Amino acid sequence: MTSTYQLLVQLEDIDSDTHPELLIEYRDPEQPTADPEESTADPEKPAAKTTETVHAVLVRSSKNDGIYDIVANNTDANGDGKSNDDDKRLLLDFAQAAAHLFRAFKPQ
Ligand SMILES: [Ca+2]
Ligand SMILES: [Ca+2]
Repeated sequence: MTSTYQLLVQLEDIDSDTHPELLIEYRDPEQPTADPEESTADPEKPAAKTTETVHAVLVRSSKNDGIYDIVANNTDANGDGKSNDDDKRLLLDFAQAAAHLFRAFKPQ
């Protein structure tokens, strides 16, 4: 039974419009997958492992002003079996908090 879960949050300009989007990935460390680049680099070396992404959500800022207000794909973020405005609100709140942390932790 899995006891550890991971959320990976990336702030990245995915569509190359000079404004960053937030990519939120849910990962399951109990389902590692081999990294093909690492496994072919040295056949004597055990294959490096990456963690399987189970679900990913992209969040955007419609005005490119750092206010994240668009969830690009439907998802059930609160686990109630439905994808609706409650999930969107949860993801937008999370994305906004993450965006603040990225700004706060960014080296000056
Ligand atoms: Ca962008
Ligand atoms: Ca839901």
